[in-house]
Amino acid sequence: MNFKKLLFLLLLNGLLLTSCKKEVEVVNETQQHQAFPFKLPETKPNMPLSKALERNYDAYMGPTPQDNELYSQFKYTELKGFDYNNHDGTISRRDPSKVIFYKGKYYVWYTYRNTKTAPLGLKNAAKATDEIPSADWDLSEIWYATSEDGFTWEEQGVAVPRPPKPNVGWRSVTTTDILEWKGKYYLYYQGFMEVSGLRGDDCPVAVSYADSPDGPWTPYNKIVIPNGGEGDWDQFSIHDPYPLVYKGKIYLYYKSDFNGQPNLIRMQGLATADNPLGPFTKHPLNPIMNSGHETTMFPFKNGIAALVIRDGNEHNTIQFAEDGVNFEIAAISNLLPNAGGPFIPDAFTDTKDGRGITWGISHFTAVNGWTTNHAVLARFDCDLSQDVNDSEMKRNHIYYGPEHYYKQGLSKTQKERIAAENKKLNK
Ligand code: AAL
Repeated sequence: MNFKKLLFLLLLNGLLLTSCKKEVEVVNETQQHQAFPFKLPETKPNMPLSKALERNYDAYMGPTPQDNELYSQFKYTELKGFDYNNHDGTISRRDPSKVIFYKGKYYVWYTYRNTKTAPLGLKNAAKATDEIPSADWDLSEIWYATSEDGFTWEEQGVAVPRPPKPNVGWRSVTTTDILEWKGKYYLYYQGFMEVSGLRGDDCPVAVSYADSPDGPWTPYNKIVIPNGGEGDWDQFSIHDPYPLVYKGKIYLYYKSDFNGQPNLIRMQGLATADNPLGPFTKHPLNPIMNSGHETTMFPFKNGIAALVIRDGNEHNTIQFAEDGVNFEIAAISNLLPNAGGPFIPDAFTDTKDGRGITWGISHFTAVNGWTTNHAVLARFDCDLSQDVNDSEMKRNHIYYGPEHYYKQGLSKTQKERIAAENKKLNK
């Protein structure tokens, strides 16, 4: 056998050995690589995981929505007991407070507008008068209602009227929320001192107090949560004041609109105090939520949970902060309540183990379109409670028929863009 042939055979042999070795390695590797199990592990398995599976165990309170205590669907019920003048836009009820239970009845407070016309719209703020509103919440008062079952309500009338000029809120008092602290009651609300929409939806927060949820309410007549300094994110608006008692203090969450038009941004801030009339200290990490609008918070386990809707990268999420400040996404859902005011039995007990929520009052805005713009209150139900296991609320999917999707149709501009793209292709 000549040298060349011998060399060829040796090389071939080497190649075969290497590929067999590789195959053996692959087989070993495959044998070593344990496939993810068919039965979903209840706790994070000790094996190499993708980022998504790491997150599935680290970011959520359960590996599926069904065992995630901070996941829920939301169901809605029309309320009985409120008249809206045949929905002609002259009466509006919106931005409800949290619900409290007192001497056998539920109580809720809300923005109440009753004007001779429907609102002109923020863009027409300059045409608003002392009788004609710019926004749906312009020229409003704080009213309240009571109920024995949370479905049928009896309107009780005004709690906080608009004070005389130049007191805070003389133009409109809106978007209130309730605090019970050491046996007294406090209503925080947006105090407008100009027509909403002239520059923007600009206002600070004021407060009134009473010995009973039925009042009489005494206005503090001072700004209790001031706007931020010039150039600060919350320099123009302090919206949606939302007090809870947490870690022995008053934790008042709020929203601000910033960045200006055309892309107004909304995020959430936090101010804390040892006294309901202040001084309130804004958290140094504000804004403490990167999304949300009319955001709903509630004590949950050792932290604070939030229903984050409408604005921001993380809208339509349910979030949780075990320190009440650093919020992270805990679940994703849809049809979350707008401006939800939940019934939270432990909202003011400084609980260390928040039990969660199962219902509350929310609103629907621009009912019947913008020419008769007004809002209505509604009831929402959910299972975000450690004490309830309502499997119907833990379903993943809500079926929407085709007509629901077709209602979200293309605009004229979008159709023109598509037609132009088609034309370009056919050249
Ligand atoms: C609501 C809330 C505040 C705003 C306006 C009325 O959604 O964010 O209250 O000022 O809209």
